[in-house]
Amino acid sequence: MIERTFSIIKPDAVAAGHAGEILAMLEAAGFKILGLRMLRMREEQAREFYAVHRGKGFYESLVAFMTEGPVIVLALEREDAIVKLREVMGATNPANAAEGTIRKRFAANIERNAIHGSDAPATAETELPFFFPTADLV
Ligand code: 3AN
Repeated sequence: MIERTFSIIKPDAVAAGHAGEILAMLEAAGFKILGLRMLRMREEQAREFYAVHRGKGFYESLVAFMTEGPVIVLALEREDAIVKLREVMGATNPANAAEGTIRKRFAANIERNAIHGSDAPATAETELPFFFPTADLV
């Protein structure tokens, strides 16, 4: 089934100049880029985006990281996009990420891990409109 999913090239990867290579890996994996924007997340935006992690030990640090510099938000489309994006990203902890994945290649650690991807259809449905008005997606 053709699906849409949401992704963020995180501040570590943008600052390191890896955005282009990550976009190339996504395109090579068959994703169509429907929407793309560079922005700096505001603190309250990051808090809301990661509200599911509120109360966890890494929450404050995660909010600080996600707001430390510009990110690139992406609306992506592909057959089985949600599962396939998670495959191309690799495991949350790059120590466990498979060879050839984005996190294996570019992530420094479990927090500074280069890329975000929606983890389920319901998540994609709430995350996409967080940054892309539906009408803007081509
Ligand atoms: P994923 O990004 O693989 O879906 P989540 O949703 O569990 O992983 O976590 C969201 C983000 O929170 C991760 N991308 C990472 O930046 C950070 N994170 C997750 N677990 C930890 C942890 N144990 N310590 C520090 N940061 C974490």
